Amino acid sequence: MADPLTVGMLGYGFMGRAHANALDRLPMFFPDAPETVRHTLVGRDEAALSEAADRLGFEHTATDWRAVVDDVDVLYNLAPNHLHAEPSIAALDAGTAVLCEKPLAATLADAEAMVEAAAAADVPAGCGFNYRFVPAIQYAKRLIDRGDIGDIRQFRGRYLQDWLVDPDAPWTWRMDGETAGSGALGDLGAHTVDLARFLVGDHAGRIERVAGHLQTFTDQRPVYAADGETVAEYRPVTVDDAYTAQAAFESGAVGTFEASRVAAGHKNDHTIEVHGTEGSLRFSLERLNELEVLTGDSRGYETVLVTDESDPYGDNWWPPGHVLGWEHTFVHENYEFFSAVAGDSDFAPSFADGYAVQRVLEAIERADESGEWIDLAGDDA
Ligand code: SOE
Repeated sequence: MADPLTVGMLGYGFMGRAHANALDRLPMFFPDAPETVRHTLVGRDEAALSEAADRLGFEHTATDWRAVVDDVDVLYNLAPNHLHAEPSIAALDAGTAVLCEKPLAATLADAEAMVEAAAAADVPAGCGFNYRFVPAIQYAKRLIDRGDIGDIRQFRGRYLQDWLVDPDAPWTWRMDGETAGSGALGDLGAHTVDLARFLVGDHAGRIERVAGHLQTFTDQRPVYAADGETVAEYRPVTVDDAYTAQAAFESGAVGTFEASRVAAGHKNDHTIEVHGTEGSLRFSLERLNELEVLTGDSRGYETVLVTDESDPYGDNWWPPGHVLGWEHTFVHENYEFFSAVAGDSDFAPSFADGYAVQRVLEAIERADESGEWIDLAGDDA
């Protein structure tokens, strides 16, 4: 029996819980998954760190990631986006596999350095595009690959949230261009562009050109004092609250992407639609156990419940029809990632996928600045 894979985790917020929960589920539901040991949790605030380590099941804590990267087999990088590059590169240089949250980096230059480090390393470097692991998305990909909807003509993806509708919603690092890179574009649009590449990239080809528009509606937000009510200060918002973009694929297919953090009434509404010469597909994250499918002579969409034998992970969970949720995407992602680490095989989505997405996001920003379409040179977007 191989030794358990030791895991270090940088960051312990929302994503820390999602991944730690996945590690908990693996031995119970995916018995062939490699064994893991939660070795060290890394963060800056010692008191919060120790509480989080107890809750998330880590044996040790550290306040400097440098002490950890070559001490574990796998590093999760769940830090704010501007901290994705340095620790991930150091880990890869030390032969430690990395699973880094999306977007791959806050800047294209960082993303480029990361993809170079990943290419030079002989361990997997994964980017956390967890929505690839929704069973309905994988089902959609199989239908597209099988040609069920014909040649791809159009991809439409919109990702709507509303947590910034309120101008008094507190400032966080996600609103700062230095730490986040961009706003709705990088945080939400990264998922949409990744799904466009994943679902239709093999058929429609690369994204060759983009146009884009970014908008900030509230340009400063409060930082609250410890009482949670008194405003201690206001900090500037230097990222977009919403973006829209158009894309031209190599094949001539067209794409539209949009995301918002100010779409009142929409909590986590990622909708994908794909139209081909023979049919269409429609997916909504708010109904993630379903895929709407229109093929052949049918005059309307048929709703397919994908928690059946078509689900690649179906046998691991419940009997058909016993639905899955958002957290299961992380279980599937971690299953594939740790299997790749243990088996010395490739993992996708990789840093190369994260970089290709980053190129599109950066081009959308340049398109907004210039007011013109931007050509994506090279062959990997
Ligand atoms: C932001 O609101 C967020 O948590 C993203 O960071 C995640 O990637 C997305 O899955 C849900 O929304």
